[in-house]
Amino acid sequence: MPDDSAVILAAGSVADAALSGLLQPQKTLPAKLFYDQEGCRLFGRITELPEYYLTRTEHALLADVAPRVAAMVRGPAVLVEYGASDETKAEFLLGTSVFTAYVPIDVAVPQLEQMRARLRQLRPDLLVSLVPADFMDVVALPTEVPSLPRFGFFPGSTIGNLDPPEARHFLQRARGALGDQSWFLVGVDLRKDPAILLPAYDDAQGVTAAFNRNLLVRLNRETGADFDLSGFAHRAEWNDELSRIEMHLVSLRDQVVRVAGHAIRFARGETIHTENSYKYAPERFAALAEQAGWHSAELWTDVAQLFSLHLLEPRRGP
Ligand code: AVJ
Repeated sequence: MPDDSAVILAAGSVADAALSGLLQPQKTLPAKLFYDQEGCRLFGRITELPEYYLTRTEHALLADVAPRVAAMVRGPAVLVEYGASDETKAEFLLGTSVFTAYVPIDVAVPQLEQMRARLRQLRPDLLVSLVPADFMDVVALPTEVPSLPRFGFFPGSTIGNLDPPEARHFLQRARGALGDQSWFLVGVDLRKDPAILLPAYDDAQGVTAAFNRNLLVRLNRETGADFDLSGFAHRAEWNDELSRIEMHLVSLRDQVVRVAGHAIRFARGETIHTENSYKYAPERFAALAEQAGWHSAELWTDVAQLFSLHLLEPRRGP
């Protein structure tokens, strides 16, 4: 793997990605731009907020479910994690010892290397094979991965960032990469009362607002854009028809911003759509998985019905 693979997104590609979104009639910015160093730090703080129930609920579920998963898998098997910036969640599964190899997939190469170093201390017997790639792009696993059954893992409701056709496409790809002898454990946030959802994306301390606005800080720094931070506010909305939380940055006045040589005009009240976070009723997600070649074999939720873990198996027959 070349040393310069540590570059997550080249400066040019940040500017290109930003510009193509900002030139649309509904201005958008891609959600993956959130995760620069400060964005990762702010997201870490989000996961600890009282309003952000997702991470702690999923952890409790994983602690519960890991021994049951291990009993089903029996092992030896390979744990393949999609979008793995740390091993906190994988550790619930790795603790069961049915997994003899771990394949974390992520664009953040320094984080992958740190994970490998920590795991070498903790589980010296574990074969760790890093895949420095966008999880959306992975069509096959490296040949060095042992030919054992594959257990895919996609926690965090990251799948909620994709719109349903993209999510279906991703699940289809993963089905191909993981093969016929596989499982796929997917963390999916549940559709629920907006009175619970909205504060999770608009917390009292303003951490989510800072996370959203950090996109503009990043564009100013990395592309020389001139966003005036006082001119944009964070907004979270529940879109009931599409069953998703939307995050926007609202322009507080008529203004013009320069981005990569273009003058981008904002009317007062106009927004940049920065993220979707889809929420799925269990049967909705199961139907999507079916269309992608999987069958939802087990479903685990917490008692408050906040979060779900779907265990998928390859769909057999027609
Ligand atoms: C990391 C995509 C799961 O959608 O809940 C948190 C990102 N955005 N607060 C989510 C996020 C605002 C998060 N995911």
